Amino acid sequence: MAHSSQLGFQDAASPIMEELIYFHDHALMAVLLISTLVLYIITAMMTTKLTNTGPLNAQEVEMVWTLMPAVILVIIALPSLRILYLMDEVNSPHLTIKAIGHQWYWSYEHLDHMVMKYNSYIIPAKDLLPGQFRLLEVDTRMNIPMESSIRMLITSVDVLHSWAIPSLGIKTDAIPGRLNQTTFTTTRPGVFYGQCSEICGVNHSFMPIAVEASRLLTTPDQLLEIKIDVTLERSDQKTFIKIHPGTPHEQYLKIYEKDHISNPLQMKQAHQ
Ligand SMILES: [Cu+2]
Repeated sequence: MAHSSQLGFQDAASPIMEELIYFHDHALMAVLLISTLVLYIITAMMTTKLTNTGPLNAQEVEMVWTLMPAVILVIIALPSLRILYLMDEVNSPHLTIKAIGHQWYWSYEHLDHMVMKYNSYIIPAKDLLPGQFRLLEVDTRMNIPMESSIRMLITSVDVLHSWAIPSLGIKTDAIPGRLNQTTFTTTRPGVFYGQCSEICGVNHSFMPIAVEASRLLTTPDQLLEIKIDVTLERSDQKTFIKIHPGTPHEQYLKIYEKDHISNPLQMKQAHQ
């Protein structure tokens, strides 16, 4: 996450963000070279009396200073396009999660195996526990397995919102009546914070996003020890997990892991 007086990006937690940081440095290098040259020419012109009325034809130099900017633009544009298409790529994701923007909170729906729905509200500053981050921590984090391809479907039910996590390199608008798709893969376990990035009303600043990436449990023995404090509800042949308000976060995580353990196929995919 970001820290005070930070100048650069947050540490990348996904391959796409790594690419974006490389591209940022690459573009900045071009900017630096151009500004140095321009600054040098300005200084040279201001400090010398270099007036030359002689040459009326200078085809060679004109050719060079016309083509050079074009070449520089191509050098910047090509890697930019490459990342643009990489970000758009969806390769058979392991999980699909729907994020829905509301005024002013996010709700999530896990759409594989069994449908699991929950809301994710900010924790008010007065209720924060030591170690929790003000304006960033939520009551229910979105839990995902690390190193797995996750497809996010992002929409809104009221106004425009934007689901953004800087360290994962994601910023996708949540638009009512439209389902936007994006994918990401975390390279490490951890909690990644983001905020709504579309001015959406008075509490725009108070609808943070917290994604927790964790390692999946690997042995079924561990699974047997897990006791879950949730209600299973059936409707239309789909099982809903209703998480009681105040269910400790660790417990929720275990539900998630259990969901995956019970699907050997999914486990196999996740570890490939
Ligand atoms: Cu919003």
